[in-house]
Amino acid sequence: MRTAPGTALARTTIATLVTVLALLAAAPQALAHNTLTGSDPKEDAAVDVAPEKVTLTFDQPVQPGEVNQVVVNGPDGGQWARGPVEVDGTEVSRSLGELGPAGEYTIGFRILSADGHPVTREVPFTLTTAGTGSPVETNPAQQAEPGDVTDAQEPSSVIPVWVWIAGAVLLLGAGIVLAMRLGRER
Ligand SMILES: [Cu+2]
Repeated sequence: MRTAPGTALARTTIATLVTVLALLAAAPQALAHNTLTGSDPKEDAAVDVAPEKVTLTFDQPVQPGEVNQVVVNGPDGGQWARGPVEVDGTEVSRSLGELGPAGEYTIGFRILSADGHPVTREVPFTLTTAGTGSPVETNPAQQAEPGDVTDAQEPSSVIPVWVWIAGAVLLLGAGIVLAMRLGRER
């Protein structure tokens, strides 16, 4: 059986394409989401007095912007965090007035990872001694949920970049294979 000189080239081309596509597909996973490495108050901690502000620390810088949210929901259904969310490198913080009833409070956050993806989590802590403060919001129906933010504010370039490259590589590969087939038929 005669082997056309173009067949080996076609095999090499296809093998190269498969390798390139596999590398491109693996690339997004290499950029991991931000992971919470610490907080004040600490997760599941029991405190008799809450700090003046809630601080969340991550393993990678947080992208600044309106998309970042931090709320503190109390045992009475109130929301206790106030003022703007501050982003300083790997730290995100928000002011906390004096807390009220003793019981379980939950820090809820939604932050924008270094890789462009939002990360949402809850960090509970317990206040052992009641304070004299009042919540910012008291209506449970308006209780802030960090997951309510839409994804529309995410940078749209995050996912498409490698998809465009993969598409271009595929088109180029298809063009090469087609050109070799046409060349052989003559
Ligand atoms: Cu991610």
